[in-house]
Amino acid sequence: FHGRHIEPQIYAGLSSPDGWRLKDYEAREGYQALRKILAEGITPEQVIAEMKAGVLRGRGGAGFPTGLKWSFMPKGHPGPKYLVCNSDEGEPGTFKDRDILRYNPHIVIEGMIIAAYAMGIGTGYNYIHGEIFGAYERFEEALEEARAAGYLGDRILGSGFSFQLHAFHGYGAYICGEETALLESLEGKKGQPRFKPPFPASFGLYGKPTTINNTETFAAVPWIIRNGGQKYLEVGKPNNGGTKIFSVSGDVERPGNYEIPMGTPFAKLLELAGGMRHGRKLKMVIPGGSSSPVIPGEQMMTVDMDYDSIAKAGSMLGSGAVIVLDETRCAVKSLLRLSFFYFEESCGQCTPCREGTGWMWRIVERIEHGKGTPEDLVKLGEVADNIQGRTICALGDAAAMPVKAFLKHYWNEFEHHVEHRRCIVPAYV
Ligand code: L3W
Ligand code: SF4
Repeated sequence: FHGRHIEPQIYAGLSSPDGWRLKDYEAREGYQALRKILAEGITPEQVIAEMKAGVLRGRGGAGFPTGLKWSFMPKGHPGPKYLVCNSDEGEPGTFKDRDILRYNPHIVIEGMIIAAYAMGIGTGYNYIHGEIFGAYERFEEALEEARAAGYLGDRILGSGFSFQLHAFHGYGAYICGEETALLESLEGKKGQPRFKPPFPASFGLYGKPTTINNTETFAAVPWIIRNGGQKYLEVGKPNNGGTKIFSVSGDVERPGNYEIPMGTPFAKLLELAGGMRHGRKLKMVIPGGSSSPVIPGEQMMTVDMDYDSIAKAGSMLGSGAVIVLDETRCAVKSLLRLSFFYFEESCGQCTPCREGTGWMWRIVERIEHGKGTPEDLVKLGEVADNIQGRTICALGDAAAMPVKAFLKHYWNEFEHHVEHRRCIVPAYV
């Protein structure tokens, strides 16, 4: 934990029920970053340079460096360019973006205005997941406040810079969180992923250059501009700047969102979440949302919570959804739940994903219910291998990776289910 106490950057000062309102946000240095840029004449290039120095890595799952992404946008483009916030939070285990929108919407608005300034963009949209309620209405209200105060709209704060921002309530499909499916959905079409490349920076919304970042990513921007990229980087770990919000769920005493510096040991995060529920033993952790490979508990207790450390441990930090499972959890049943999710959420566009996700789910269901065969065990791994790397979007990989990781670490449990037609884990008491 670097022996330091670090104040939260996104959740800072959010104790009052009115914390989401403009006047409360302004009391927490809100819109100071935007004012600083406009008053001091900081150029778009300088803003992007600060973002690069801070190494803010995309908080939606891929961890792509934000400053680099912003620099991909074509300069001097004659037609429209768009900015999109991906608030289509749907990854099982993830529940951070909805809370940012409910309790601190202006921090996202300010981050988006600064991003638009840096990339010379005139119009933006925030795509909010259709099955999350309250967040869209709250964001709309915050937009009204920002417009009325002159932070948003034509000639922002009397400058020559204008930016129009709108909220969009999505459709509640997991696949609409994939950036190109989101764009299709925003255009009013069926939300199905496009081939990449071309990336949205060259062919995005309505075919125009577009930058898409996650809600938490935009929320980190004002702090970086107020305090400088170098300071942001120092809060975290090399190549992993700043704080990160972790959604901790499962068998812990206090599930919830925790904002901590990048690189904080998992053991410390577990302690913050109140430790294991009922004092039970930690069995396994899914460290970055359902798509990220499971890590056995013992190993996880030695791992730090940042992109590079989790990757070294064989998984992904993803969106920061930490699912903690104790000794009473069966690996087969846990995988069954995940496999059903991907089967149900596949958009059906490519054969390996459409057919493979259902195939994997049916095999795991047979094994779970004592009807699996030794051939099923082999076939399950083979189907996963044949999906990975052969699909249009990351959902195929996301469905295959958990299967491979559960088989790798808990093969004995799968084998026990097949041989003895029941679970190795003692009954839950
Ligand atoms: C221009 C290039 N742009 C990359 C851009 C690209 C995108 C970003 C990252 O996956 C992950 C996935 C899920 N020129 C570029 C370029 N870009 N190269 O950079 O791109 P990519 O393709 O690495 O990732 P992605 O498709 O955005 C996202 C994982 O996240 N995931 C899902 C989480 C779901 C949520 C949620 O519900 N909130 O977060 C969880 O782990 O598996 O690996 O913008 O355009 N040369
Ligand atoms: Fe659709 Fe799955 Fe193909 Fe992604 S991988 S485009 S979700 S069928």
